[in-house]
Amino acid sequence: MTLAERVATAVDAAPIIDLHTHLFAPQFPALNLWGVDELLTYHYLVAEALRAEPKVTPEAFFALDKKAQADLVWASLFVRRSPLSEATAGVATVLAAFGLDPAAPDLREARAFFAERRVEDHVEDVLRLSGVSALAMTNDPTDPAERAIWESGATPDPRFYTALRLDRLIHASDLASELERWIARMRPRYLAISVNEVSAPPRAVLDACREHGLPFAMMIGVRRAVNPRLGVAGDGVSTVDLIPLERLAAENPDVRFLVTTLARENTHPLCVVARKFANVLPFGCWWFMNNPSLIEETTMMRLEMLGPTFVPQHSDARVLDQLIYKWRHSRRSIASALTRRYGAMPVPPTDAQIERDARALLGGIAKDWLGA
Ligand code: FIX
Ligand code: ZN
Repeated sequence: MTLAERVATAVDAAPIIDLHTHLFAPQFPALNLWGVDELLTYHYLVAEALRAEPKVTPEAFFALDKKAQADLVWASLFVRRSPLSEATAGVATVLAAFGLDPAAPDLREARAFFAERRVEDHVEDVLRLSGVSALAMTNDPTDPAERAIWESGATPDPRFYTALRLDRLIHASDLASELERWIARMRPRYLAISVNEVSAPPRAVLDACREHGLPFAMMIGVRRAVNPRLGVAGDGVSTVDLIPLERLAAENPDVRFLVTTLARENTHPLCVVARKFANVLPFGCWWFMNNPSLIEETTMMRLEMLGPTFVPQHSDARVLDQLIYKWRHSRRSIASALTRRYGAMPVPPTDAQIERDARALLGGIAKDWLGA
């Protein structure tokens, strides 16, 4: 076997812990999204279809029911054009993984296939096909639908870790007691927030992290509602000053920070911050960074600057089936970056070394940080 083949084999076999998704355990039935209509109405594809079909206004698109939206996206991005973007290529990968035709003229065959699946079997099959052993949800107790399920006493499948999302909860008037209440109820693996710019979080958040030994995840650089007509597809990006992150890490050496940045230009400064502060863990290639070329480039840079002490990728999946493509595609880019770095070593690595590194990068480091 060539070095590239040995690395690909080890990366394919390593169990994944997916540090950030928007998926829900089957115990949250109304929130657990799967199937071809959900795949095609993913907001990444909505943005691409509305761009390809300028005569369809966002308002007209969102007025359609889900099936009609999916039909429109399919006709626009898969029938009249080739699925060359990463989001469309991902749908093609998922359909092919289930033996469905990614070049079909319509969605009849795919809909019939998913209609026959039992959700319990589907969850098992998707986790197996994607190689994911555990994943973190995004749990927001201010969402009425989610909150109701927690309050009914639901306990998620243990492979679905909870992560307490603070984007909205942070505005609670009694934040400290809201945090205590939801940490006790959800038992999260970490607290998380997405931000445009970095600033110190309220004291109560850092206190809760310290008290419960939980990392604080910061997803940095999103500009919400740049085009509000597109709904969740309308968010943008900006480059961000990471000096406040250095201060936060320096002033709170007993708090661990999981950090991902949205702008390509922030990838390098984040590596530098992580070199200075062991309590900062760069993770994932978030959203607009989740493209094969950028994952390979980012993983190379992180390997060169940090060695295997970071988490190269998270899926950000919103639809269960996306785990298949997000991880198949990411594994290829990660394997390719690793092969190039091993190729630079004067003595070729052993299979045991490659396996150790692949297991650490795909799951081991996340497991250590989440105390799994
Ligand atoms: O804030 C987030 O967690 C983002 O990932 C989402 O808001 C975003 O819509 C998304 O799905 C990106 O992949
Ligand atoms: Zn996300």
